[in-house]
Amino acid sequence: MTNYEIAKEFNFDGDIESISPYGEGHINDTFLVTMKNSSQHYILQRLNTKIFKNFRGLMDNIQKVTAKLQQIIKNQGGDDERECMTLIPTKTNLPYYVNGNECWRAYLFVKDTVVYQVIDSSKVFENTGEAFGRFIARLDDFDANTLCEVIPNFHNTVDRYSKFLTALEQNKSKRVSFAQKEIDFVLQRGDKVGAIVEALENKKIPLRVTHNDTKINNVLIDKNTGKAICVIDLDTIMPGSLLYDFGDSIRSGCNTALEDEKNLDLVDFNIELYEAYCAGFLRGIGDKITDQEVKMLHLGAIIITLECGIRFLTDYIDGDVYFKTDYPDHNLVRCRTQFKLVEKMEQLSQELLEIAIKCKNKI
Ligand code: ADP
Ligand code: GN1
Ligand code: MG
Repeated sequence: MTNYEIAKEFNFDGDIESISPYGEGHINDTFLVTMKNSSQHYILQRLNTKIFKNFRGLMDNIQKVTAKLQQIIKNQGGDDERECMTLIPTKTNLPYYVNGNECWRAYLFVKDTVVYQVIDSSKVFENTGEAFGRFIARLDDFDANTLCEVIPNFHNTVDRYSKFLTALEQNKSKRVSFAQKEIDFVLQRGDKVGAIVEALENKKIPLRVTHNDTKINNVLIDKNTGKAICVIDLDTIMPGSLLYDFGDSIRSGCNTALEDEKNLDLVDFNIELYEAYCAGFLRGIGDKITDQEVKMLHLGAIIITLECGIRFLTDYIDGDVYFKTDYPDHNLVRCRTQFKLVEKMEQLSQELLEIAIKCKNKI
C-alpha cells in the first residue's frame, strides 16, 4: 500500500493535500499530512515493529495514558488537544492500522510549535523541565501494573552493559578494532553502571510510570511563548525511574552541540542549562519527588548518558541494526559525544548534586 492509501484509512477531516517525511526521530517513520482547505494537519507514523514487537501493547499503553492526561488537563481548564497527544482512529474506529507487518497510527498535529535539537535558551529549557516534571506528577497515581513493559530492560543499565560485553565477544561486524578507545572508556566504568538499578531493587527509590525517552526533541515548544506545551513520543511509557527521565533531558539539552557532532571540541556540558532544567523539573514535579531521588538526579544524568553511549557503541559493533544511521560510522560518532559529556559530568559531579539540592530548597 502507498502512504496515501494508508493515510486514507484514518479518520482525517477533509481531503489530503500532501504527505511528507517529518522530524528527526531515530526510530519510527514520521510523516506530516496536510489537508486541503484546512489548517488542521496530522502526524502519520509507521511504528518500527522490529523494535516495538508488542505494538498492540504499546498502543494500549498510549491510549490509557493519553486518556488519563487529557482528563487531568481538562479538569485543570487546559486545552487537552494542545497539551496532550490526540490519537486519530481509523475509519473503522480502531486506534491503529495494521498492514502486513506494519503498524500505522495518526495524531493531531499540534500547530505553532517547534522542537529543538540543541537548546539555546535557559528559559526554554527550564520550561522543558517543568513539562517533564509535571508529566511524571500527573501520572503519579497511575497504576503501573496496567501498563505493559514495551521493551523489557529498556533502561536497565546493567543489562545494557552486559549486552555490550556480548557484542564485543561476538564482534559481528568486525568493527571492534576500530573502536578500542571507546570500548576501554566503557570497560573502565563497568562498576558504575548499576547505581540506579540497585537503588530500585533495594527500594531506595520508587518505581513509577515514566516516559523513558525525554530527549529535548520529544517536547513541543510553543513558537510564540517558549512554553513547553506537549510531551510527545509516548512509545516507551512504562514503569521506570524518574532519574532516567531527568537524565535524558540533561544528556540531550546540556550538550552544546548536536548528538552526532563530529568535532568534539564543540561538545561541552552547559552547567547553567543544568540549573535551569533542575529548577523547572523540580517545580513541575512538586512534592512527588523523594529526597533520595533529588540526591541522585545528577547520577541519573551521568548514567543515562553513559547508557546511551553504550547503546550507540553496541549498535556500531553489531552493525547498525537498531538506530537509523546516515553513514557507516554514525553510531560511533554518536557514542563519542556521549562519552565526552560523561567525562565532563563526572568532573562536575559534586556541583551538580549541590545545584539539585539548592533548586529543591527553593521550591
Ligand atoms: P521517533 O519515535 O521516531 O523519535 P517522534 O514521535 O518523536 O518519533 O516524532 C518525530 C518528530 O515529529 C518529533 O520530534 C516532532 O518534531 C514531530 N512530531 C511528532 N508528533 C507531533 C505532533 N503531534 N505535533 C507536531 N509535531 C509532532
Ligand atoms: C531514540 O525515538 P527517539 O529518536 O526519540 C531512542 C532513545 C535514545 C535516543 C537517542 C525507543 O529516541 O532511547 O535515547 O534515540 N528510542 C528508543 O537519541 O530506543
Ligand atoms: Mg522522538
